[in-house]
Amino acid sequence: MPKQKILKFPAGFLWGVSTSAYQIEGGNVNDWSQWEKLEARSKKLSAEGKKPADYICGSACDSYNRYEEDLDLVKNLNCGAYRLGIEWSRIEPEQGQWNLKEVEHYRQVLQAAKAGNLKIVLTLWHWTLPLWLTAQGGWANKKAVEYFVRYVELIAGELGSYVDYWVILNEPMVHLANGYLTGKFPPNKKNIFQACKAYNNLTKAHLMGYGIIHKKFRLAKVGLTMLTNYFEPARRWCAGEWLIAKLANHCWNDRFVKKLKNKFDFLGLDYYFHDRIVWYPPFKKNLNASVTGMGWEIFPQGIYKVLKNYKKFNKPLFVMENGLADAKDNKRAKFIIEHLKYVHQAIGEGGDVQGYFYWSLLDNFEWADGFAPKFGLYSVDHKTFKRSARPSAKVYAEICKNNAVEVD
Ligand code: IFM
Repeated sequence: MPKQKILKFPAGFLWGVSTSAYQIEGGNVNDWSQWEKLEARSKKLSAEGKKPADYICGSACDSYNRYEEDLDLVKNLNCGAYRLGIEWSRIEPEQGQWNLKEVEHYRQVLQAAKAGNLKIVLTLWHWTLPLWLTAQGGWANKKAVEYFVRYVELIAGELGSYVDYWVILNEPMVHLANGYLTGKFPPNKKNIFQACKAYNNLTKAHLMGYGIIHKKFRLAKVGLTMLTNYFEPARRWCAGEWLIAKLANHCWNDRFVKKLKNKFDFLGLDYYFHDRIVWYPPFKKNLNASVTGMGWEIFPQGIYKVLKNYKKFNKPLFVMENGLADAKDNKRAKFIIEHLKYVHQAIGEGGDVQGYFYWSLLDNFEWADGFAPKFGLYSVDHKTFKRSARPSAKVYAEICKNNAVEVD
């Protein structure tokens, strides 16, 4: 029997799970739902041998109606916190017209979470936009900042008292890269000028949103999440590879955060990726000894590296997302344990890491990849919406209960 070691986490460490509104709620009408149904997209998917219906979010996990059941699942995991999102297009389906019934819906959800003694991490923007704003150019239009700020003000006023941690923007760099450079996500552009405009507007939206929330709640904890990637030179002695890795780290992980001029109270890191950088195209060559259902290399040490990298910002850090697509659930438990081992190491070396959130509670709608990737601790039958715990859910629940992880 290999020797087991128990790694204890600091008292008060926050254990949680993350979700986003669009990926689980169902019934949303926004830029994504519009794009998913385009004829050209369906044709492309069919030509690739895929079923277009599997790439339409539709009812998602029906969490809009089943939020109480979902909160029970979070509690069954012994989590002390739940990260969930608000869907802007529900709140403001027409420009300037608030749908107060939907505000009320979210109030019920947040009240139920509070009644369950859960700390709430609330995401205000997780990539989707109301159609009226999409028609005006989305984040590339400078007016988007003013519109977003109005929405933040409404949510802060109506729902702010329930929120423990605010995530104003989720992974802005992913929206910028996939929405404006590769064209893989709405608004499906390949336009560097628009990407730059959207970049600036997103930073302004964060800064103004930060001010508004703090004006209402002086002690609020307001931050954002960044999809952090650990870039390492394939050969340390190769100056070219070293330089590209440095530059990639600056552009992808650091620059947006630096633009926020210290106006954030914590940083949320979402960690999934590691890239071994080579100096020739396509500039990365991973070993891929073990990969997830998305084909992403499993590289637990990387979480330690990205946490170390963000230590320079001198703010509390939270792993707001970490997880994998694993339909058979034969890698998930080990994946979580291995990543936590490195989170623990970062804490041991003085990193102010205050929480870990697994992505995701449920098998949800994985954006352009549709329903095939299974990220959930709970599987979801997308016809009956029945949730079933995967074996790894038990492992994570033990970790959360003990505030500790057992490693080899
Ligand atoms: O599903 C996404 C989530 O919406 C944002 N972070 C990465 C996850 C996995 O791709």
